[in-house]
Amino acid sequence: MSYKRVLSIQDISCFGQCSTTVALPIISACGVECAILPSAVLSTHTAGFTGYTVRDLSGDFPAIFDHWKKEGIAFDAIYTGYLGSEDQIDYILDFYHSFEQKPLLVVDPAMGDNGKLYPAFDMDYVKAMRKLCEEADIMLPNKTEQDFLFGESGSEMKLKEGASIVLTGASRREGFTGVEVTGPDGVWYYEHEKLPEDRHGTGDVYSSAFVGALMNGKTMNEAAKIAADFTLACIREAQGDKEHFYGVRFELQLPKLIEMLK
Ligand code: PXL
Repeated sequence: MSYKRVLSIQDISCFGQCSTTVALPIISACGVECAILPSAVLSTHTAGFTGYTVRDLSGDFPAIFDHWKKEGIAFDAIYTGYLGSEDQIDYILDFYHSFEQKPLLVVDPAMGDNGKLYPAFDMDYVKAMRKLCEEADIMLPNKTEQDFLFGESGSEMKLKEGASIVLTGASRREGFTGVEVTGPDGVWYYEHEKLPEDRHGTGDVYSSAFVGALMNGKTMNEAAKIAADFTLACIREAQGDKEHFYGVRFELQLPKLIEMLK
């Protein structure tokens, strides 16, 4: 297996175990080089904290991309998560289009959960996110994000030929949830137990493990299952841990992830 390089583009929530602070360790644990581009720097993530600071780094994107282009830096995959602005989506698309040999584009729309958009986002952002999803090889929405992207005015969204959707939190019966992979070969479903207490940041844990597994040569369905089992183990470990309301102790489960990749 050749050594792979992923570019993760999402925020740094300095405290809170989500986005870059989970993507970097998880993808690295998978034996994959992980370059990062922080979309914004926040003191904490925006779910369950108040008064957090936000520094949007959109303005830095063009110069960073220009530098990388001059250096001829290439990636096997670009994985996007929580972004800081609509402008960033245009910058990312320009950068992606600049490659003759296109990296795999994996888009986690990371803009909402439990039926609502995160505080920073509105319908203009949803519209911009549709543009990015239309170029994606793989998108990883949760139910809320899927509804915002495909619902009402999004019904005309056209995915790239051969693109796949990995839908997380796809429950088909009480007490269980799962992952639904829809791609050129049809629909594949993996069901697992739904634990009573959910945790923030698990979408990012899932997407990062999925990208790491995919870069290890796993098929889409295998990667979807490995990421689900890993995320479930992280959530199980967090059950009843009220002090750790903001995320999961994913670090403790990394050996399990590495084992599953063997
Ligand atoms: O996990 C998604 C996420 C990432 N980054 C920030 C967030 C959230 C969800 O609320 O607030 C800053």
